[in-house]
Amino acid sequence: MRTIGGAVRTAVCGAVLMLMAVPAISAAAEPGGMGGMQHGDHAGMKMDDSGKMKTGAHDMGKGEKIFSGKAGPWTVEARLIDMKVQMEQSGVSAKTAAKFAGKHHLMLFLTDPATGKPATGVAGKVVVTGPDKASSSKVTLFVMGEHIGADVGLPTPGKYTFDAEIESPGKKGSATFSYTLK
Ligand SMILES: [Cu+2]
Repeated sequence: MRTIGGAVRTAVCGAVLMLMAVPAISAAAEPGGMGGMQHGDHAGMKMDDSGKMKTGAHDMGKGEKIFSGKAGPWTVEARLIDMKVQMEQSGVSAKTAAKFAGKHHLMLFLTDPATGKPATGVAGKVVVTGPDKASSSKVTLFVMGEHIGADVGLPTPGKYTFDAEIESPGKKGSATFSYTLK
């Protein structure tokens, strides 16, 4: 990961990082670049040692803040990145960026209120309920540098509710927040 150039480092999320690493390796053989690849899912991320995610690929300043509050013993800030916008800003072709339409990256930054430091050893799950209330999906949050996160699909405009359950050894917390996609 460290050998990949600056463009990759501008990617905010691990998913994008994983994604861009693949065509960088196979670019010579496949002039179409990113055309044939699948969106990096978290199965791929899971295989990767999470330690590799701590190479500065994550930019805490990015995305839209959608929640700030408490989750059990932690202070939590939730941010959401529109991956299509992110990809457009990273300079990929419009065609490639279009593949990310509707995909968002949810990031939860958990801190210990006593020290102000990022919480360690946390993991969690989020249930995302869509605007029609009938559809919901559960995603697993993985450690990605200083946040835990997951890619979530927000396919249609409307209000989405996120029910997050966070755990670390001996601690537990939950937070519920919502986001209205325009
Ligand atoms: Cu991430």
